[in-house]
Parts: sequence; C-alpha cells; structure tokens
Amino acid sequence: MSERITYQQFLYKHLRDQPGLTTLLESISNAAAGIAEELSRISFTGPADPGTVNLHGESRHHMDQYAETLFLTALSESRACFAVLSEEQTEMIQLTSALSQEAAYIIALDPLDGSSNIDVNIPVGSIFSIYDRFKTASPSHPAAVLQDMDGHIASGYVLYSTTTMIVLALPGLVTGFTLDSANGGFVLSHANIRIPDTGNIYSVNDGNYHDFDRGTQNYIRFCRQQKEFYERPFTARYVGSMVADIHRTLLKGGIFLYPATMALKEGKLRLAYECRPMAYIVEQAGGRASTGSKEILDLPLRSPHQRVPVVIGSEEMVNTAKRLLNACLPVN
Ligand code: P6P
Repeated sequence: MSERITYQQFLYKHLRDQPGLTTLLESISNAAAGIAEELSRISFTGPADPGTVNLHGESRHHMDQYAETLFLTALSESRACFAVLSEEQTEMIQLTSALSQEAAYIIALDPLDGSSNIDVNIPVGSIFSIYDRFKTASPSHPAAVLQDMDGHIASGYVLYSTTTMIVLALPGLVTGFTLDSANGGFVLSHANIRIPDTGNIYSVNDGNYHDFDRGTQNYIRFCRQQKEFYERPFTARYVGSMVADIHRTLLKGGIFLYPATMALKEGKLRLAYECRPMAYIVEQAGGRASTGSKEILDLPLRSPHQRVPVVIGSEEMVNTAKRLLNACLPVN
C-alpha cells in the first residue's frame, strides 16, 4: 500500500503559495462529503417531488437545493470566494464585497448534475471551475471574469458513486481523491491521471440519432460499424450522468458526445459549469474537447447558462469524430 496522502496534504504541497485557493478547495471537499452523506440516506429522505422543475425547465430534486446550499455555505465561510455562477440560479451570486482582497475567486458550479438519476441509484456529480478574478482586467465584474479562460486556474468534479471521488485538474496535473468514510476526508487514490490516446468506447444518447445532423449520424454509424468491419470493435456506454460518463472516459479512454439536436440546437450541456470544466480536466489529462468544430476552451461565455455541443475524450477519437462530423457525406 503506497503512502497515504490526504487531499489537504496534496493541496499544501502543490498550492503552498496560494493559501486562499487551498481554503477554497477544502471548502469544496467539505460540501462534497456532506452531499455524499445525504445521498447515502436518500432512500430514507424520499424521492423527488414530481413536477418540480428548475429555471431551465428540467426536473428538480430536493437534493439539488440541498447540494447548492451546502456549497454556497462552505464557499461563503471560506471567505475566499467572491461570486458563484450556479446552475440553480438565474444570475450570479456575489458572496462578498468587491473590495475584499481575500475573496479572490469566482466559481462556476453545477451543484448536483444528473439529479434525475438519484432515485434509481445511478451515479451523480458536482462540477466546478475556479477563476482568479485578480488575474483578469475586470476583477470586480464576475461576468467579465468568466467571459474567457484568462482567469481560470483550476477545475474539478465530484463523483458520487460506488465511492465518492474528487478529480481535481491543476495546470498539467489531474489527480483523483477518494472519500475515506471510515477515517473521514479524501485521500489521494489516482495520481497524475492521463487519458489514453485512443479507446473503443463511445458514449452518446442514441435515442437522439434521428434528431442529429448528418455529420453526427455518420460518426455514430462509424462507431457502430467498428464492430463489423474493423479489428477493434467499439462498445457503447451511456450512463446519462455527465460526470459518470466523463470519469469512465478519462480513466479508460473513449469519447463522449452531446451534439446539437433538432430540439436543442446548441446542445444540452452548459458551457460555464459543465463543458468548460470537463474540457479543462480532460485536456490537462492529455485529451481533447471540441464542439465538433471549435475548441471548447476557446469559446467566449456570452450568457451565464449558454449551451454548447460537446465532443470530448481521447485525442485520436475526437480527431476522427471531428473529421466525420464536418464531412457532409450522405447518410445512406
Ligand atoms: P439526456 C443530466 O440530466 C445531464 O445534464 C448530464 O449529466 C447528462 O450527460 C445529460 O444531461 C443526459 O441528457 O438528454 O441524454 O438524458
């Protein structure tokens, strides 16, 4: 058994000159542990209230509110967070005065992604990106700070599944930590995560096939045909929970796609707190993230809940997908 390194020890080692960021990341882990605890009791606290929807018109679970409250409380108590863009809130929430030099950071946060899966015991996640407002030209204006990636310093997700994990991406280093419920706290379990350059798992909601454009249909048919005509058969895996699908892709290689559909012409997933964080994590691990034509991390954020199509995963597979997605071959 290798030496046990705690999440705190990792932060003190890699961020010793950024105590505020360390405090912020510790607050995120505390909220994550609290959410994991409440999720473990979900069978006793009851299912979602049917018919409850969030500001996006998507089904809402009482755990969505619970998760957001834990994160906002922890971030506020950290005193390191200036503002939060939360999936659950129409506008950004400012937690402190713009004059606070201590509150250097702005967070884009999906407090609990995939909550419609909770009541059938399928993994869910939290997703976050962290920006240092003082690295930008407009530190007092949260929307301006998030407009591009200039102030971005870290992204991560929490996966609530067989185990609860935090995957944290710092520049050039992606690391996984597993919650040790017996001793409390997160412990380093996946040092220096690197995504395989290629793979054979494709992850897309095949039910949308006839709603996809021809390029996307071509790529999906390419994936299906790998089984019949090529030496390396592909396999399909789709959890329907972005954090779970991306985590598998990150560790095993593969590709995840949420393309535009007839109903969602910009795709379903949000740039600020789903696609950007996941793109940063996957690219720092050696993978790629695109809309199919543009790099996710090059996209300006034009509105808080802007949606974008996403094609993300192993570099070789994303490159192949981009070629087919943009080749307007007829679907026969
Ligand atoms: P669909 C969950 O609702 C979510 O936001 C992501 O976690 C997931 O990848 C996607 O939507 C699934 O969407 O339309 O395939 O059910």
